[in-house]
Amino acid sequence: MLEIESPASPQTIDLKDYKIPDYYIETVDLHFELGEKQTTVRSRLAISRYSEAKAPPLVLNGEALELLSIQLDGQVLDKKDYQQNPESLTLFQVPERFTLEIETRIYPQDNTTLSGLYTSGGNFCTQCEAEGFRRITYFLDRPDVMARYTTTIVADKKKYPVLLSNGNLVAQGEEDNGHHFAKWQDPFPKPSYLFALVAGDLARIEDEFVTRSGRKVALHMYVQSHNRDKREHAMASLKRAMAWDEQVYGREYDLDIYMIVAVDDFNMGAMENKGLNIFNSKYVLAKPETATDTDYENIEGVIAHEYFHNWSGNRVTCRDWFQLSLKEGFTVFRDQQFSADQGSPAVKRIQDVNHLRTYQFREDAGPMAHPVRPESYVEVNNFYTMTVYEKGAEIVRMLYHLLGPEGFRQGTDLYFDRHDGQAVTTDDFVKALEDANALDLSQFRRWYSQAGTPELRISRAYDAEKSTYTLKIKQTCPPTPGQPHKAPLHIPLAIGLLDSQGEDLPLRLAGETTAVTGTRVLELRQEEEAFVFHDIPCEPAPSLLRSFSAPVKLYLDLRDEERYFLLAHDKDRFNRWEAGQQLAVKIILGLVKDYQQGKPLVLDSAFIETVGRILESDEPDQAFVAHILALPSEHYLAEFMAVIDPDAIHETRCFIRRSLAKALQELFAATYQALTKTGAYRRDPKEMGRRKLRNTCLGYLMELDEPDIRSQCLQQFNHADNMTDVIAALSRLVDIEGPERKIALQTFYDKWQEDSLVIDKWFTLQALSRRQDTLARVQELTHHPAFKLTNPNKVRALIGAFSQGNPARFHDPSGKGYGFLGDYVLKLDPLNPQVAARLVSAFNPWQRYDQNRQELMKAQLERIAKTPQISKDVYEIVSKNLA
Ligand code: B3K
Ligand code: ZN
Repeated sequence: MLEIESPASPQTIDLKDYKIPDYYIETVDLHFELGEKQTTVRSRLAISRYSEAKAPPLVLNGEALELLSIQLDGQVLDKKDYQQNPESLTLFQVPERFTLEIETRIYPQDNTTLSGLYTSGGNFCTQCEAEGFRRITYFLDRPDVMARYTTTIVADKKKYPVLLSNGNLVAQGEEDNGHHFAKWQDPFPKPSYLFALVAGDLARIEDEFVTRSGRKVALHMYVQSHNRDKREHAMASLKRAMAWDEQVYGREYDLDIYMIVAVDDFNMGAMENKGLNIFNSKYVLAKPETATDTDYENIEGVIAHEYFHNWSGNRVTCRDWFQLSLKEGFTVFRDQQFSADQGSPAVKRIQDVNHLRTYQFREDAGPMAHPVRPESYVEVNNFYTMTVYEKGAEIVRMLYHLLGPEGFRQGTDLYFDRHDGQAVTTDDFVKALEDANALDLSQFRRWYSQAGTPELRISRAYDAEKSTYTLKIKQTCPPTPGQPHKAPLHIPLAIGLLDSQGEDLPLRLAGETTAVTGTRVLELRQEEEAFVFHDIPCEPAPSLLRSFSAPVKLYLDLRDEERYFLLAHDKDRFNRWEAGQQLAVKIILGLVKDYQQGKPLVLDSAFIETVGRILESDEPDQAFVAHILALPSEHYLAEFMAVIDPDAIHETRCFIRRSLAKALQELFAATYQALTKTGAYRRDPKEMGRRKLRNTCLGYLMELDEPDIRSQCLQQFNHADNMTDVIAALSRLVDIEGPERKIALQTFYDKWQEDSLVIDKWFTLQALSRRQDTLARVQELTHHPAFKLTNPNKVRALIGAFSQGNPARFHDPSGKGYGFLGDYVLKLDPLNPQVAARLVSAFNPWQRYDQNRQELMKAQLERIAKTPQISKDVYEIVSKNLA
């Protein structure tokens, strides 16, 4: 057994130190002998020097490797020719071109980090992004070293009938002693992070896609055989994504085979390895009985995301990890567009913005704030963040708004064309868009380098005599770690002005001859500027930042009646929803103050009436209605408080839900009844919307905690033919004191105990319960036989859900929740530092809370920081928190 190496002293990597590699690797020949106890890896690398410096040493990355032998051009190297340390192998003298053969031994069965080669459910699989390949063999493990790979896998045929790697299968056969082999060749040069290998006993499902140029692509999906019946949706999503990328971006798939493998133990959602995607089974497996509508949507989104990476990521890749958003921001934008096209664009935008404003804005305002193109990192895996992904996608979306669909497409065509087969930067991306459109995006580039959420303060003035309407806009951006001063950004602000009938007024700016009807995009560039609109016949209602055209905070002193008006009439459906959210935020924050001052809480009757009207409306997009009826989350509300008071937010929000339920009980009940399903289960946008709205009604009704409603809820739980309705009912039952809770939880467990993904839901619902005893229950569940600390899905389902999704209970003023999290960060860190670092991030906003909570959270951070042998993943988060 290999000794666990001592952690290297955490070093910061800086963007400004980037240097092109001294050596390149042209071809890689890998030979794996997979074994139950150990695996040997032989690699043959064709290396050539690039550097102009005389002959710099060759420094290969390597971690947790046992070096068995090295040969240079066929000569066995002597110990004095190289130096080995826990993270690298240095060859002092090498010729200009040479072949290096290295043999290493690794122990995938003991690899709990789930980075490199490891086993999951008895099968072998890999995860190499960002720096996992160096845990397989010594290599120049950096994305700008792109090579052609050939991979031979040898393993016991009975235990591992399926042997997969990137590219095309070029040979296979039997060996003696019951082993067999497969040889794969990938014609496309790729960085090591896209390497993949899978070996195991898996069921294959086949399909086919014919590309627009008429090439046939075999689609193979591998799952454990008991999951055979859950793969249809993923396969159908893949085919839709392939067709969509051809239509919308002109991108065709390039290999003859596309494989997806589902594994249960995975650090994140999925991985876009060339031709061989490896997925967390959560984002592949679905059937109506086990997966909710949200699961279905997530699967479709992640399948598409990984597929889209084939161009935005694989064919054109990142020069270094500071450029991560080059592929992630762009690919998230692409998957968001795709999903919007599959259903309701407004609902998709609402979901994405909700997510961004709740989690990315919070990140941007905390100790981990960093630009979309970070300047430095200690552990790159900590930079797969909301900022790099989601804010990165918003940057691409803004470019889309600025260039328009056609200009944007011309830009991406040029980008793919110009950089195919290269490892490039975010700047290269912007440059291609700029060149294709003859446009100056120099100020826009600041979005990549400047952290923090910009704030727009807008005032308006109507001049009836001159029929002009003026918007004065001031932009600022708060200081973030290392960036005290900010420069103004180039911001697309989509707007409309509504007349008293709710119609969009034609908009003509000073100096223009013709007016534009409908939404128009203002381009902000100055710290302060004014836009004057002419021929405005009456004071309009301003609908600003339509469809959230930029990731900013908007401050505009709208009157309540204006918000009610926009909620009812805005042509921009996102802004209709937003007007409702703003009203709710304002009302809740007002009541939070009352709560803090011990005043009785009273809910505004205009708000109640409006909710009633929305319930009665004949809006056909029922998912949209459900989103309007949903109050802002506790996390989002917290963003508006100088000192976050999780109890006040929780109690107030519950009070409002209860008050609405009381006042509108009949209406909620009638809507619930009216939306009862007719006919068989279907999963289309209409049916999904119906379920969502109906379950929203059930949720409100359950606030009343009446026996009749409880039994109605239990009835839905017992008789629903799909997981969406089951979970909707169970998520309400877990909050209550009555006997229904226990019965339902037990029934659910008994029914689904064999289905690991469904049991994750069972853990999560209990972790999210409002009940006072939730922490005790969560602690108890960590000892449940179905809970495994080595399985990231389980950790996220229980500990992640509790600490990141249940603010009222996690932030218990006793600090018990914090102590629990601290314990588990320390337990998990030696096993899986990446997931431990995600867990500890729940403390990031600690300075936003009251003195007592701050001290308690800080004590946990200090305790973790003081622990010897802590990983650099956790170290980086904790030290930035304490800085
Ligand atoms: N590129 C991977 C994420 C890798 C995370 C490494 N810690 C999945 C994705 O974004 O598509
Ligand atoms: Zn991605």
